[in-house]
Amino acid sequence: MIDIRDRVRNKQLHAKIVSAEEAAAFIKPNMNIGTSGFTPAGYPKAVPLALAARMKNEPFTVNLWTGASVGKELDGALAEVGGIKRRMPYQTNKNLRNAINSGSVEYCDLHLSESAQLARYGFMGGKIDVAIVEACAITEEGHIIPTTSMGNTASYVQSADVVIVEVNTTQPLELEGMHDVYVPLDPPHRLPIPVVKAADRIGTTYIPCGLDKIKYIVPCDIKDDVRPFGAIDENSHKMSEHIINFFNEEIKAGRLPKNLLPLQSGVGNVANAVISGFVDSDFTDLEVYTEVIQDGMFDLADAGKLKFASGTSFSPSPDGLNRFYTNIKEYREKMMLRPQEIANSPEVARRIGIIAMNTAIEMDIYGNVNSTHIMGSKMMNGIGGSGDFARNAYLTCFFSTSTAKDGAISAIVPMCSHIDHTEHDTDIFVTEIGLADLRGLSPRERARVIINNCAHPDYRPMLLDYLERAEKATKKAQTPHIMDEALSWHSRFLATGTMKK
Ligand code: 0RQ
Repeated sequence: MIDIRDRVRNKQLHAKIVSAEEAAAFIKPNMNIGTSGFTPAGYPKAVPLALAARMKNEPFTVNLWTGASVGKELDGALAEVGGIKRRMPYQTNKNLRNAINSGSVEYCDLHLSESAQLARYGFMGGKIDVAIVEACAITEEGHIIPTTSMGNTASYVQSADVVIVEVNTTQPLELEGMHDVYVPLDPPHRLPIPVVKAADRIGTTYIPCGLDKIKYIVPCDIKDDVRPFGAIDENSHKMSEHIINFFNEEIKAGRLPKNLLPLQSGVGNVANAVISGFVDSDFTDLEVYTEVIQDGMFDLADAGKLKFASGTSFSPSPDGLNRFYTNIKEYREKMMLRPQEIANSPEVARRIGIIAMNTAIEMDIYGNVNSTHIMGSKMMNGIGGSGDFARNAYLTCFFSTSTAKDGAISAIVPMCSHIDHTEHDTDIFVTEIGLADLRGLSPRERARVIINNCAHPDYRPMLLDYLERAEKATKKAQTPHIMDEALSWHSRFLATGTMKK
């Protein structure tokens, strides 16, 4: 067994160090398990792998609560053996997605800021039975030093009577001090969250736990299963250029300060590419108040353009993770992780005036956005934090290439097949074609700006034709639709493999 005694600073706790198999044997069918982890960062690995091995021989299911998506050793391994009954609040794993879309997993897709509170109140199917948490180290007092994510961990540890800690020796001890742990009180006792700037510290550097709650401590040396980003393509470059030009115009007009406002950017290739584009911009002293800190943020820090980045997880590519670990002493000065209740807090987002930049699956001509469902029915990942920010930001931007699946799908449609963010939440749409500024416009005005600025030329005439006929049919109603036709583009794709006529 790997020696973790130097990381378990209280000698009394050494007696609780056991194998992953021994700890996994504690898990009983139907338990509610809350784990650390937010994106493939900072999630437990050894105990879930041992649990999956056990489930293979004696099949049973558990309910899994995390911060967000987690790596293959947790969602992947448990989904593969059919070990998950209920899952919340977000996922990105292929096996799990298939299980969700074939009815074997009940998936509760939640605003990430709200998920810990819903769990604390018992709405997720009762009380948490056990928290399984990855740690860098355990303090003399039995408090937990988290690793590459904060997520919902502190709240799960607070609510659980039993905590299993995985001490991961691949996580550098320099992570200690990079966390700011603050679990808000529940209503009616909640106080204002005193974050005014991204760098403000309001809590502790450890997760309060104590010696008694810790049931088992398990050594682990498996690294975070981070994934590479795709090469930054031409379309992402164009989207990045459109938004940077727009920000420059806003600065000229006096609507944004020279260093912009605190930036939030979503996960994935497009979001990472957009942030990377800021490296070559004239913006300096940028503040970031976001969920995931990806490679683009390290690029900004290296280019001297980053004042401070606050997030809830480090979710870089494999190269990015190496870069982070190698230069952690420098990044420590400019980066901090908070619980997702604070990183994604709607109250903070509205007050500090965030610029929210997230990716959409599809957008409709009136400004609604679908972030989650393919063709109205199949879950892709989940709403994640996009709703926390979209509704509350100073400026809410959504990005998507104008088409998907080699042009067979238009990302701009007459009516979204599922709506996560309404026309009332969205300000700016960006595709590689251009940018639509929707602020202050009525639905019919919005439709023309979106179609003319963002739609792909192959679909633009079809969209304009729909809009004009819908206006005629409804005598220019507030939001003109032809009910029999509004979702016909999706039906056509499902029947013929393309939205084109
Ligand atoms: O499919 O993987 O089979 O090629 O969707 O699309 O273009 O690679 O974009 O990786 O940025 O993901 C919205 C899913 C975009 C993501 C979404 C297909 C496309 C491809 C992926 P393939 P891209 P991205 C904070 C913010 C919700 C949560 C969120 C997401 C695949 O950004 O999950 O915003 N967002 N969180 O081909 C059918 C369409 C399609 C389509 C794309 N219109 N119809 N398929 N695809 N558009 C972070 C957190 O919350 C943790």
